[in-house]
Amino acid sequence: MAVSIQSAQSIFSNTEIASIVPATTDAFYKLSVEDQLALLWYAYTEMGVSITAAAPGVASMTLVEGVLNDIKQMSPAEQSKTMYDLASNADTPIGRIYTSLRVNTKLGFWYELGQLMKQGIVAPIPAGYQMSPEATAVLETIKKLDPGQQITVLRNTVVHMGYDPDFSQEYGKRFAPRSTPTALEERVKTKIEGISEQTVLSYIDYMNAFDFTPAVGLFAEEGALQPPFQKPIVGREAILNYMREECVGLKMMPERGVSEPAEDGYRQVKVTGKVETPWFGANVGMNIAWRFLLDPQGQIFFVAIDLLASPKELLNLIRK
Ligand code: EQ3
Repeated sequence: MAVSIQSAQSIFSNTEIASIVPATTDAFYKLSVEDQLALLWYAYTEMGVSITAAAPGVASMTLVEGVLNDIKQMSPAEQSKTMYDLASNADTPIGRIYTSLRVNTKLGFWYELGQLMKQGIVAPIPAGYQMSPEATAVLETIKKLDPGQQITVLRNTVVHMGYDPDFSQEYGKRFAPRSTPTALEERVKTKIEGISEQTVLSYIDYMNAFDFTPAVGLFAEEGALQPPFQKPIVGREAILNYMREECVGLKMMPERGVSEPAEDGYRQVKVTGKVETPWFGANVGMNIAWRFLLDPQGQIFFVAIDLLASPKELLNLIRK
């Protein structure tokens, strides 16, 4: 059978991913919008890990300062309505601005709103609001997730708010601004126990330096990157846009891996380790696997990034 992106998706198929995350996200979307907003508030305030003060710096907040100022001027009822409209994907001017923002800016926007809610400048969730039993059950599930899984649920819900007229999730069609890579002298070379493939080591080094153009140069022309719980993003241009949009500020800390020949001269490599986001820093290390399929020229034909079901999966390097 010829190697294809579809066949590549099943390399190291015994990797246990945190499927509780998409299941919880689906349950969340079945709730009423009021319940969704209240649940996020309780989850956010009770999660036990807080956003690091430095993080909003990655969010280019100048783009939303105007919107935040407008919201501050509104009456409490209008403020609540604005949040309701965002969460229910209503077609409003703020909903359209929100959709055009980068992921980090969307997170920064809600972070600021959360601060303003705490300070009483933006309408809080009404005191004594009673969530439905379904919402309470989703919140209890979220509380039991490990911190890396909790912040993934939180992030997913925020990313899908706002109004998108064409629901275009295609990164190839969206413009994402460049970021400044880390200076050469400040970069650190990655070592991964069990791995000597230069392509894999360079991938991590470039990603940690936010140097996305050479990172994408490691991919085959029609290579693919599959983020956690998503479909593969195919082709260098689309991957580059995705990286510019989603990967600024991430810290990748691979620990160990295995590498073995695959069919037709390809090579499959699995690496496990931690990833930190700028939002939670070292407080939350997400347990991650990278499953690479390298083509005979050593280029990345496919890489899947998985959020692992539990820390013990970090040691699951069985060759399958
Ligand atoms: C105000 C409040 C609380 C209540 C209101 O009612 C509603 C809302 C929405 C509220 C506010 C919520 C807030 C402030 C939420 C903030 C959430 C944040 C900051 C979440 C951040 C999460 C970040 C995550 C999960 C990042 C994960 C990144 C990963 C796994 C990266 C993986 C990758 C690797 C390793 C690669 O090699 C390639 C790229 C890729 C990105 C896939």
